[in-house]
Amino acid sequence: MVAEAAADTRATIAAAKHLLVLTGAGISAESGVPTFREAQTGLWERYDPSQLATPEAFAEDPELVWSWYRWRRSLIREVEPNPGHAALAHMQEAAEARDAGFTLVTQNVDGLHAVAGSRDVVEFHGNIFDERCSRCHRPGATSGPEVETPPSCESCGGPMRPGVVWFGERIPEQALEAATTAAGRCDLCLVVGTSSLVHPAAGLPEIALAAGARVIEVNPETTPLSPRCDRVLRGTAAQVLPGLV
Ligand code: BV8
Ligand code: ZN
Repeated sequence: MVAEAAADTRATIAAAKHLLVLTGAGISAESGVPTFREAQTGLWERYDPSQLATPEAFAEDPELVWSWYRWRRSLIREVEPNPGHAALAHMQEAAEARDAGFTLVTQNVDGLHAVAGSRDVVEFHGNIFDERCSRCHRPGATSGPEVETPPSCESCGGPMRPGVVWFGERIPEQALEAATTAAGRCDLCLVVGTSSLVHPAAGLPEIALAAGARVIEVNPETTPLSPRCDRVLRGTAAQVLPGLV
């Protein structure tokens, strides 16, 4: 990635009045969390995440889906945020120090942005460490020992489920509202580490474009969003983002 592109982008970010940052699994890749596009490792190799991350899969085989999330939680507990996460936390501080607006929307459920110091993160697809009853929706204790089968709800005895948004499920109202408002208001939208395939998250940069914002993509590969961007920084989050703050 050429140095002047970083310098230009740094200046563009420093001049933004309202910054929207949208992240996907790619920003956690350098922390060691496999992205959705990479083959699942080991036991999970034969499963396609979009088949497991569904209410149907949970209804059909709660133990299988529960243990997939248990496996992912155990992976995530072992990793640390990477310089890409840290750079976005600094970017938020710098924006707020100059009274600019800053909203971070993540599709990731790993909670790593908050661990890196980002505040008021909009978790568009929920958080893997949250859980709620699949029947009465009562939130559960997120600590709980990691057990093989879904624990039973203390109120109604129904099976607990991970507090994430599955395919075919709607985005939590508050997250959807915060993200779409930020997209409509921003003058700069930074899109990091997402294949831009899953909706409605992938629609957020389109809302920003329609509102006249500039869109910058950070991704080692081309995505369907790339041709719509003002600038594309072809590199990884941990390589590129620290040079932008
Ligand atoms: C909804 C939480 C409707 C769970 C996730 C047909 C059938 C069924 C549904 C649909 C359909 N067609 C469209 C839909 C809608 C569907 C959808 O968009 N499907 C896609 C596949 C076509 N969307 C939904 O179902 C959504 N809900 O539409 O509800 C509705 C409306 C009203 C009322 C009722 C219902 C809900 C979608 C949310 C699903 N949940 N996650 C969990 O995590 O287990 S999605 C999950 O996959 C992630 O959260 C993320 O959003 C997505 C993966 O995408 P990415 O994050 O981009 O990751 P990916 O691996 O794809 O790409 C990584 C990128 O990083 C790559 O570009 C790579 O180049 C880059 N990269 C790699 N390394 C690095 C890097 N970048 C930087 N640095 C690096 N080092
Ligand atoms: Zn219940």
